Amino acid sequence: MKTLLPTSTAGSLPKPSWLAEPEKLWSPWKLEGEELVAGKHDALRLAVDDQRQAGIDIVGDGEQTRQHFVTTFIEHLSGVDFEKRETVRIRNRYDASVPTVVGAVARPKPVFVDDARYLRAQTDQPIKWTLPGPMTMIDTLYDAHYRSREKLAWEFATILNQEARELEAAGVDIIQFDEPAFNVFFEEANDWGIATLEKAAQGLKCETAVHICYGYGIKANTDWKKTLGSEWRQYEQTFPNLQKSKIDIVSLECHHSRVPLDLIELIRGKKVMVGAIDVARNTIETPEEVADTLRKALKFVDADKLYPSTNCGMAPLDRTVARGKLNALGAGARIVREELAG
Ligand code: MET
Repeated sequence: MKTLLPTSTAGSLPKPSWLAEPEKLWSPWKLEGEELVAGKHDALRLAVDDQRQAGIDIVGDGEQTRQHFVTTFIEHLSGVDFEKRETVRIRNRYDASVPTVVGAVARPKPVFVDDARYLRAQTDQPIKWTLPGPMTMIDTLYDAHYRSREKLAWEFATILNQEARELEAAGVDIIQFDEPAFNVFFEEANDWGIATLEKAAQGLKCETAVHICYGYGIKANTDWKKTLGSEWRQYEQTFPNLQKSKIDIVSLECHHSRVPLDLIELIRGKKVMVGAIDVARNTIETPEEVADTLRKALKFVDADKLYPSTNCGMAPLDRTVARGKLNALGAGARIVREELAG
């Protein structure tokens, strides 16, 4: 990356209210058929434009073509029955009605590859595409077939790798796997979670990232965070093995979180997407606040490896608020870039 401190988001941006109900996760679409296809693409272009106006360097699709960062991918796979739903506790934290794995899972056709091509056609900037990670996928399902979290994760890793290779061929520069489950199931993450993630990324020539956070700004997550005490040391559990992994970039939550920033030392050598935007509150950060978080992170990550970002996705936020936060991210990074240059 030529630009110093290249900015990007964790992925999702709010959708326009004509496309889906605002400020809601798993928000149902308001259009159907051909109109829905065209509407998703229009929304993607608006998301690109918001990022352009904010001076975001690595552009994403704002996840405008998916309802949810995990569910939509799974919807395209065979072996999963969406009519057969079970309520399970996800991320060990909140109950959600999820589909059931009823047979061998497979990807009959590409999921996001056309959308990624569409994004590629909108901009000459580097583009990043997000996919769920294997471990977060199995945690958002009821498995009545494999009856083994690990077995199912390996199956998903194979499927994700097929998708990732095609995304790379479509011109994606960075493929990011979302693994918030790594911040909850440490033992599994170290036993096979990181290994399945590497399998998902196997053979890719483009850059790869893993996003690990404390979740969207929804009540279940803010309530959980209240129970985590004064220091959030979850990253300490997985960073040593991630440091040894082949993944290029680690995306983490920093701003307003109780994560001790010196934990970033544990992934020395990796590029770090530093979350400098809090997605759990509506107050828009000032550029100076963003700059301050970046300056603090610079003690633990070399400037050429620091990628300013958001703590998590902004899908459930008000659209004006999200736009304000994007602008603050762009402006905050510019402040620190000038300091480093000067
Ligand atoms: N890529 C996802 C997003 O930005 C990450 C979600 S992790 C809870 O919405």
